[in-house]
Amino acid sequence: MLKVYGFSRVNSVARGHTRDLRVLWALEEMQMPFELVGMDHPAHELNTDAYRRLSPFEQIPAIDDDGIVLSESAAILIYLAKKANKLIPSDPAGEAQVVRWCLAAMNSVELPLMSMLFIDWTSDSDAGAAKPRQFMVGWAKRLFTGLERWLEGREFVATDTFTVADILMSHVLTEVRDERLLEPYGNVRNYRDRCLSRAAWRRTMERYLARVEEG
Ligand SMILES: N[C@@H](CCC(=O)N[C@@H](CS)C(=O)NCC(=O)O)C(=O)O
Repeated sequence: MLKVYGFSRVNSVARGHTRDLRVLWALEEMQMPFELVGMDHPAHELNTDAYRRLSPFEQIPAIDDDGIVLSESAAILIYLAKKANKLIPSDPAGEAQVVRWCLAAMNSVELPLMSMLFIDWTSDSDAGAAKPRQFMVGWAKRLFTGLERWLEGREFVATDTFTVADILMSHVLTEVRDERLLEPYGNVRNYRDRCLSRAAWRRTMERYLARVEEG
């Protein structure tokens, strides 16, 4: 049976934003059965030799699918999609587009958004944060401008239908904590909202919030 390692307890800032949600959303879309292993972050359940064998960086999510062990949300989603033959096209050209946009979400768009959060969390003063923050805002705007153009006339980011790339990209866009940043990018906002209005996402989030404790 597929085992998914997700949070059972996590700090209040991260609760509702954690990357296990990407895996849980994909599984809900695919209607694939799994066993959830809940991990308590404040109790250091990720910092054990046993868990490090699944996830070298001691992070969530990870999966163990009858001995196939993976960490990294994008790798997990691509693996599950190919296994289920859902949320990814089976032709090489379509699959390449999905991989391309999974990497764009993880490697390009997520980077400035997470950096902004890290700057805000770690800076001693507003003045100290101003310059690096401004740089990251500029970087994010450049990516949003490109994404805005790309999404013109498109419903989904990689292909004509919803794929795992849309789970990753729309979830990454939830890392925008100040909605004013997305104000000029109507296509990006509509795309994000279209993905997040899916019934599978709403069910995933409801169950997560009922289960995952704040700690
Ligand atoms: N690149 C990884 C990042 C995983 C990650 O940052 N996980 C966070 C939760 S969303 C985590 O486990 N943080 C706990 C820690 O680093 O101690 C992925 O996409 O799966």
